[in-house]
Amino acid sequence: MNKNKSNKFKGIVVALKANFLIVEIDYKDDFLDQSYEKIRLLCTRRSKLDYQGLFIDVGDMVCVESIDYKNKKAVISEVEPRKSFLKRPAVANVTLVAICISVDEPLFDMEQTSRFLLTAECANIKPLIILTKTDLIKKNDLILYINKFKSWGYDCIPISIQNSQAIDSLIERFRKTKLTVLAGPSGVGKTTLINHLIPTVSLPTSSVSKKLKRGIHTTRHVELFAIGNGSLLADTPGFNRPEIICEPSDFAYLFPEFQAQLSRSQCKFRDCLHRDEPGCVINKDLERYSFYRESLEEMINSHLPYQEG
Ligand SMILES: Nc1nc2c(ncn2[C@@H]2O[C@H](COP(=O)(O)OP(=O)(O)OP(=O)(O)O)[C@@H](O)[C@H]2O)c(=O)[nH]1
Ligand SMILES: [Mg+2]
Ligand SMILES: [Zn+2]
Repeated sequence: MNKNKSNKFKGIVVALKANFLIVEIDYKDDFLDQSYEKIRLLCTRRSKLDYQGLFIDVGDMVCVESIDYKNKKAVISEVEPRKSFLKRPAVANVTLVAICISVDEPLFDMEQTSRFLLTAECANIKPLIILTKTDLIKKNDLILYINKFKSWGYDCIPISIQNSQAIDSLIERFRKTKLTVLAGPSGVGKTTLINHLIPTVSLPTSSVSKKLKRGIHTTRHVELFAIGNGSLLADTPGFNRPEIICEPSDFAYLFPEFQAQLSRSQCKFRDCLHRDEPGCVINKDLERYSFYRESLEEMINSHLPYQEG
C-alpha cells in the first residue's frame, strides 16, 4: 500500500529489459517509519519523452510517477541532464571507468587495451586499469605490466580472485566512487569480480573457450549493483574491438604520454598530426607511437569524402 502523498520519486536506471527500464528508488513510507528502503521498479516511459527524442540509458537519473508498489511498476516522467556518457558500453553519469584486462586467458593485447582506454578518454572520464588473473603469471612479468602502464600514464591495480589484499583496496575505491563501470574484453573476469565483491550477487560466469582462449560473451546486458552507501558498480558485456571516433587533430591528446610531451613543448606547426612534420615534439620511440600512427591513418582515410568511380 502506498501512502506517499506525491507518489513521485527520483531514481536511477539500473538496467534495460526489452522495452522496459528497471529503476531503483529510495522509498520512504512516511506513515510507517522514517527509514529509506531501496526498491526496483519495472518502468515504461511517458510518451512525451519519446517526442522529445530523449533516449534513456542505464545510469540516467529519472523521475518516476504512478507507482504501483504491489506489482513494483511505475512510469518515467522526466530525465535529468547527463553529467557524462560512455558510448560503449552505454552508461550515463559514469564517474570511473575500470578497464579490466587479463594477463592471460584471454591474452593481453596492447591495441585492444589501448582502444578501451581511448574510449574512456574520448568520454572525458579518467580510466583505471584493473589487471586480472595475475595468478597466471610470475611476479617479474607482473612488474613489467605495471611499468608498461605507468609509461602510458595509467595507474593499474593487479588482482586475482585469490588475492584478497588487492580486492579489499578495490572495494574501498569503488565505495568512494559514485558510479564505476567495469569494462573490457569478454572473459577477463568482470562478472567474477562483481560476484566476489558483492556477496549478495550471484551472476552467471563461464570459462574462456579452450580452443580460442577467448571469452564466450556470457554477460549480455549492462546492470548496476549497489556497493556501499550510494555507490554503484556496473557489470557490462565484454567486446573485443572498441571503435574510436574522434577528429584526427584531437587524437594525440587522448594518449596521456603524448599529452605530457605536448604540454611541455609545442610542435613547430599548430596543426601538426605528429607524423613526419619538421619540428614535431612527439617522441616516435614511445611504445604506443606505431599504434597511434596506424590508427591515425585509418581515421584520416575514413574522413575522406567518398568519391565515385
Ligand atoms: N585464474 C583465474 N581465473 C579467473 C579469475 N577471475 C576470473 N576468472 C575466470 O575467468 C572466466 C571468465 O570470467 P567471467 O567473469 O565470466 O568474465 P567476464 O569478463 O564477465 O566475461 P563476459 O561476461 O563474457 O564479458 C571464468 O572461468 C572465471 O572463473 C582470476 O583471478 N584468476
Ligand atoms: Mg560477464
Ligand atoms: Zn607534432
